[in-house]
Amino acid sequence: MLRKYLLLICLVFASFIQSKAEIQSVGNVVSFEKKANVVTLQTSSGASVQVSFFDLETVRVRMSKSATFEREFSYAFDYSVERKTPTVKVLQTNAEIIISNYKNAKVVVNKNPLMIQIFDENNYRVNSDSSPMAFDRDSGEVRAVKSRHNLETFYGFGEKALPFSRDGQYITNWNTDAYGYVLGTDPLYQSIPFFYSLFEGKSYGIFLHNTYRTFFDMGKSSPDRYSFGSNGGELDYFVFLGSPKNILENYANLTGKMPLPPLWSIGNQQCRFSYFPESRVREIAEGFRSRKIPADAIYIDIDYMDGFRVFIWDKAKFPNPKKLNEDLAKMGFKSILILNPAVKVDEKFDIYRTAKENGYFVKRRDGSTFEGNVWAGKSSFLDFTNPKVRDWFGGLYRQNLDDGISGFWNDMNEPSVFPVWETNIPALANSAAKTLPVEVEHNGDNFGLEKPLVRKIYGNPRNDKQRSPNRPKPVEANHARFHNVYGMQMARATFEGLRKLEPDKRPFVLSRAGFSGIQRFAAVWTGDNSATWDHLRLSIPMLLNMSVSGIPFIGSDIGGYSGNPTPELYTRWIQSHVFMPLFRPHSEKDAANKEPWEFGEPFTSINRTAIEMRYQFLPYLYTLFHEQEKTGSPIVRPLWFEYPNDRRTYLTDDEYLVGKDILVAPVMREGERKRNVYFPVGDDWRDWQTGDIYKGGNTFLIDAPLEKLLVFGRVGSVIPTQPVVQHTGEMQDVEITLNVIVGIAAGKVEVAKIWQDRGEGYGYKLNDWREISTTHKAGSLSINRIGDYKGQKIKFIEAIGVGGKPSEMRIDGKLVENINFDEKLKRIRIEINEYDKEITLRR
Ligand code: MIG
Repeated sequence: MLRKYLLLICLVFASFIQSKAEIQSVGNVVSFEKKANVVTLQTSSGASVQVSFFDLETVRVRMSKSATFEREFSYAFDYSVERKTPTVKVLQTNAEIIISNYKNAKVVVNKNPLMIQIFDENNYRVNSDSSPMAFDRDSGEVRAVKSRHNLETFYGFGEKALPFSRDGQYITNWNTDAYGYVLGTDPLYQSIPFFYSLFEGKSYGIFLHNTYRTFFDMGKSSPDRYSFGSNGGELDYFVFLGSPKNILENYANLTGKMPLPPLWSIGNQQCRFSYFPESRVREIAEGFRSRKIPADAIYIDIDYMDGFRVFIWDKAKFPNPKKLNEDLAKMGFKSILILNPAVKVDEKFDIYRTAKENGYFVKRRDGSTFEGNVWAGKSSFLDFTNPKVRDWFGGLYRQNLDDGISGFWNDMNEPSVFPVWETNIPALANSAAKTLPVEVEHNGDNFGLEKPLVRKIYGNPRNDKQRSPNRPKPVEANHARFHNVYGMQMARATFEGLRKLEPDKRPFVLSRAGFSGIQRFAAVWTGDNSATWDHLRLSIPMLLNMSVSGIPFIGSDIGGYSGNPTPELYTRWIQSHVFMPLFRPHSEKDAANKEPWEFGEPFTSINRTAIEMRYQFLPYLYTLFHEQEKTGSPIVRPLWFEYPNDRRTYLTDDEYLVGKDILVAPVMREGERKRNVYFPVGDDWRDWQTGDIYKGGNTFLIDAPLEKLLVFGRVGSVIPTQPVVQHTGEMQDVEITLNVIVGIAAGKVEVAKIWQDRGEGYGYKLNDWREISTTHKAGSLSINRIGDYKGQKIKFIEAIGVGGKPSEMRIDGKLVENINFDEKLKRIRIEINEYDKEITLRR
């Protein structure tokens, strides 16, 4: 026994010792050629470099350690988007090769040594190498080193428990089950090697397209440069030009957008580890309805399983899942079931046998199936990089759908392997041994075989003619290469399986692990946080950085996963997440009950009010989800994303925007009853409840008693809300209020949109939708409706922040008799008819 541990500890240490081999510079350019708008340069080191424009605002640089490149294959790219490499012009001088597109953005390659500078169409130097790219053929390392301005700040990198702005930090990407993480723990569950640079209002983004363990030294070793690279594969990175919005749009165009989820999934989702037996599930659902706290979904965590056999119900705890789900459905509840990637080694277990017989598990080099310890004890791990495994696994959800399960949760998919067989040794809890060994083998989508590699999602395999069959095969299809995409491929198997099984429904999938592109398949959450104020404060910068990293459907475990929150902490957490895309209170097995009514009054009422508020804003949130699917724009946004020219937004990590019209400033300190709120330069804001105005460019100390979440509407915007409903199934029966935030400047025009569809299915891709757009100018609001879908009607107009009752209001020319004016709340309210078009107002 002891020997086993010693061996393990040695292995762990061995993996920390860096290979001593010298890292080598890419050297000088010896020749180059342009082919199909890609410029390939051969160098004196024997390495080669490719430069191209991926689109007009995106430069792609690749470096291979040899004279040839791997055939292009990517789990990150969204292959459903048709692309063409833009035309480039190549010019050569003695010292340089200049590659430009027709908009005049250009890459200047210095020849001796090979160094790269990138200029935007205004000839502004966006980014430049500070030393040549480098590589090490023995260790596999590849690396780029870039110059950094003193004040250049960085954001992004997805899920990181690190300070909001990433400058001066060292970052590693290696998906890790990080139970008990705190500020500074790195890496966590997901790997998104994509970041933004912001400097004096100028911005660019870089995506390192490499699935190995990647590292980023963002000015930590030296403030005037930063570097990034990986310990295997090619150096392959994209540089996105333009504003933060542009950058994200192009990144989302490359790695994909999140498909519109079912409406119910943006309601309140109640979770804990675990609700069982089924009577407890019923009791929880009943608990929400009897207390009139809105909710849409309830989770069924791992204790439903029979001996932790994935997919298999323990009939003693859940004798009749179908009946349970039917009853839940009658109450307006959906259920969400958890699944793990490891399968219990058990010859009597069908799923195990089938997988074993078909070779669906990851194998060691000697061909034996890998076995590791997880919840079910000795288990093997499905190889989700095998398209056959994904198809088969996706099909297993049939039974669950028949049982009436609506959503699916993919957990432990880093994948997590408990470090040792017999027990969990704390010292090893964060060791490299927490996952599969790097040498286990994967299929990698038939990597290296001359078969169609990429399937169009839900369609037939795409004909892959344009890929050259003469390119060399990649050397390794092992876990070192595919570790970081393992979880994402499990989520993909789930998503694509559900799409096939129920073509008329939108899947809801929640995944813990992810890589760039995970948004095409799943929502994600920030893993096992703790019930502390520190964790609450950390959740906002974490989620905002994830959101701008192309992952829109996100939330943290409300209330904290491990430990027990004080009533106040729980309430503030609920409030802070009212506008988060994913709203999910959760709790660890040993922790006390954390349902929103568990803390007594006044907390129950305050928690109810907060959750009600989320439901009131669902028409606005849902519209943002839809907008995201079209353009990739994030649902929640850091202030700098909308106001990159306002440097004071760069460090604002405790407020966030929802779309561009709502600003939220949650209280995240114990005992705090007022807080400072910074309003960005360029817009003014009104307190949603009081109508008080706050001028942009200033910080105000604002009262925030326990029962109040500070929410502000942008002056000029028009924001839809609805009355409280108990679940999204009731939305059809209620009508919409348009909230006009008063004070628009003369001459200014604000256009806003509301998206309406059935909230389920794909009719909205045809003609089953309606878009209501509003045009707001000083003194007038016009409403325009397009589309056939009979969605929620607009019933009321409310103006927030009104000084006095207007002398006159008209609807389509007709005088309004009934103007309801609330002096205290500074609001007026009028009722309109479904097809009224133009509302005018005179002071
Ligand atoms: O080893 O399924 O992060 O949300 O409740 C723990 C039980 C496994 C970890 C997840 C957590 C979930 C728990 N899971």
